[in-house]
Amino acid sequence: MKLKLAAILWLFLFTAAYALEARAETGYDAWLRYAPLEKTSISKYEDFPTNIAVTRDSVVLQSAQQELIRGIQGMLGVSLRPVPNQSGGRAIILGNVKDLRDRVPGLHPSREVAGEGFWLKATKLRGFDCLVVAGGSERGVLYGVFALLSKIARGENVASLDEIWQPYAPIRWANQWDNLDGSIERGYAGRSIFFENGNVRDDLTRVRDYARLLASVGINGCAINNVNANPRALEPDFLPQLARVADVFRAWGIRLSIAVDLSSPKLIGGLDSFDPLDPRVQEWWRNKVAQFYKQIPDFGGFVVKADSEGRLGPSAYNRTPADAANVIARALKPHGGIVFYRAFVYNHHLDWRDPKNDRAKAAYDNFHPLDGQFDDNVIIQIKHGPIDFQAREPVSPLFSGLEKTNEAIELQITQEYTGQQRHLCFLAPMWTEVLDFDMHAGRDSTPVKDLVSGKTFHRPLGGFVGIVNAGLDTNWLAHPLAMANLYAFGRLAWNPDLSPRTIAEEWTRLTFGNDSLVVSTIVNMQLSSWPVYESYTGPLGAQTLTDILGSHYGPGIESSEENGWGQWHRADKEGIGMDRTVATGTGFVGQYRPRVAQIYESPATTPDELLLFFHHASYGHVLHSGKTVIQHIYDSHYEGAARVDEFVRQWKSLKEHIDTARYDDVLARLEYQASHAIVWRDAICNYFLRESRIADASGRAGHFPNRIEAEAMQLQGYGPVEVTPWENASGGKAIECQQSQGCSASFPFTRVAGRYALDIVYFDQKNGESKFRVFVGDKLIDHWTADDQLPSTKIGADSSKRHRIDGLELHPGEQIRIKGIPDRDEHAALDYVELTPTPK
Ligand code: GCV
Repeated sequence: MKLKLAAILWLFLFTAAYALEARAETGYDAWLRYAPLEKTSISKYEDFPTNIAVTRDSVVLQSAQQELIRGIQGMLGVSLRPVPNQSGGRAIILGNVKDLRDRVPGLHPSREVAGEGFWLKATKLRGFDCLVVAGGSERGVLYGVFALLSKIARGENVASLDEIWQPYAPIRWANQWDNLDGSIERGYAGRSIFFENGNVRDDLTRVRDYARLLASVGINGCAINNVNANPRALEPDFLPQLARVADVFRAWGIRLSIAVDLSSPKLIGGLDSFDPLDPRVQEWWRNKVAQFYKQIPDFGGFVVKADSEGRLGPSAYNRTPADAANVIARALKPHGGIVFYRAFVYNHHLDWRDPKNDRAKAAYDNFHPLDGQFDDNVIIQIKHGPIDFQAREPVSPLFSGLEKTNEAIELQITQEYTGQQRHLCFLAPMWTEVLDFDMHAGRDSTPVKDLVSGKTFHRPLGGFVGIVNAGLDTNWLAHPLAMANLYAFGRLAWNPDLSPRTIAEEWTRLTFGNDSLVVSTIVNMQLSSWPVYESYTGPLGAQTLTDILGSHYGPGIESSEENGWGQWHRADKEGIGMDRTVATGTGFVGQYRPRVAQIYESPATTPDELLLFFHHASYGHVLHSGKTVIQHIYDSHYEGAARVDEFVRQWKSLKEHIDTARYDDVLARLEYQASHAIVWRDAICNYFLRESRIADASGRAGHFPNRIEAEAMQLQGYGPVEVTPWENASGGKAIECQQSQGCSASFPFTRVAGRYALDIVYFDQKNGESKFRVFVGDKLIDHWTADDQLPSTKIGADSSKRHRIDGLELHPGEQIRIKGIPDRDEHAALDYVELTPTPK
């Protein structure tokens, strides 16, 4: 009765709180907000337990208990009272299955709860309604607690719970590419939460909260430094610093690991060699590892990137990756540590003139012959595709190329080639496609998820590694909607059978609440965001057509060609795509098992979305869709850019339903994405229009009736400049101002009187903060500062930005003038303006 009264009072307070929008949402709590439940849900928990009991004391169980107290307080307003575990009353009881079985007779799960699995059971104990969270281990209990809290946050009924969950694979790891100086390679959300100025940070609060987030989705290990490893990470004075991180991780069941430079015995060890077969080198690793375990008894092990992108490796001594991995693995073995040896081994000085050369073949060529030679505590960490996290790639053939070797799939949460957390791109649909892909490596189906988790070939270890690169930005990943990727990674590593829709819905409810409009809108946006991103950046498996020599962000179509990096698409005047067939191409297709190879060997059976990965097709080639390749390129880019505009409209429908801070933040990002999608669209369409000399059947490519080029305006002080590559600016040109007092570009309005949206496309480099002012006649109508931190110090597609002035009343003869005032190395550059009539 008491609780019912409390619940009514709570309900009242919640309603009031909601009306005032009392919660300040920064995104810091991510999906662990524990916001007060909506009034439609709270009544389900009227009889919720008020006590909490834990079967034993340990740091992990303490985390579990505190999390439950915090979550229930936040969502239901009930303060759970810690009680000894035999004390009776309505309680939540936490413990591992064995302890609980001893203490609570008659409590038997319907099947085994092992390892990191858990059992959630609503039951009567000594006549009281209780909830039991039983784990196969302490980690299992912690995961069970997070699962229970997630159910409550999503308004699920827990009164008759009886669920057992087991993780799909033992390895569910995060990798960070943090440098010891505090920067992060391919990090898009601020500086490192781990390091600053060559040391581990003093304040590890963010590390603790990050570990909590990781644990909440079942991640159980984290390598914290860049795989392009600084050998200092192995120096004796650094070890106590790492031990501090391990202490913080431990409370959340996260094992610490670090990436190491294979040449460390020579670089910092005083030896003249790092040859893995040299006994002195073996001894060095043994001693190093022993020092680690003295200070970090649950240390996870090492990640190795060797013979890759300039990193030294065993090839320096004519040794194999197996030789290298095993020397470290043998040192780690007695302590229970693991080596993650990355399969990302390739020659980045390939001769592009040789049509038989193919970077895609490297991982399989290097590792397949070594199958069976790796020790049992070595895991080969394989990127999901044969190249490098492109917008679309086929699955790496190496997954079915190892039968007697542990493997893990490497997925990239940090959106290196998928919009860098400035574009919305929810990757779960891509990842499930990869994980469900049948590699035909046995008599029955052998999807990638079964190969990597060790199920297919009965391997002792295996699973999932996600490159996260969370940073010091308050909301961890910069774009509030990008956090869905971290959540999805954890959920898929735990259970790859979950659908992207289920995951997106869970995440949205936890992150934004259970308002049905919010949930359906965000879920739909998330689910279509990857195909939309792909449609304007990387057609038909040609890979992300980005600047691969620089930022990996905006378009850079030719940057991948005529160099040794091997991300070739081979576009020419006649067609585009790499011939990777066995019959006439590089032979890459032959690395797949025959039933898969058969699909990709012929354009007739290759799915459209991968056609250009496997075949060189003429622009006139007719796809399964019935379109020609060139028309598909035009259509998909125009449709993709229009779909991003649609995202903006969809998001705007949530204005009254989402807190202001997150609403405004996402809106600004989507509006930017809409403009950048046009930069992509125009670059790719104009480029292929010029190459193919085949017009767009819909007449769009190359025609911009609403556009006025900056270089065609009346210029005062501004001067025209060529942009390289030409397709990355409208008309291949822009204007720049070299006068510190500023320059002007003007044009007369010559259209019919009415309301217009005026889009001003300018360049916002990160090495200056130019100012812009817009006048109609003498009247100042808008102004802004170009102070974004886009990834470029030059004008071009990476720095292109749009400023929109909406609902502008214009009359023929009026003069529109843009004044730009440069700052430092940024010259207030302008590309073009566009005037679009807006409905009244
Ligand atoms: C950490 C790509 C990225 C590199 C990254 C590398 C890797 O090449 O661009 O930044 O290096 O992959 O995965 O090792």
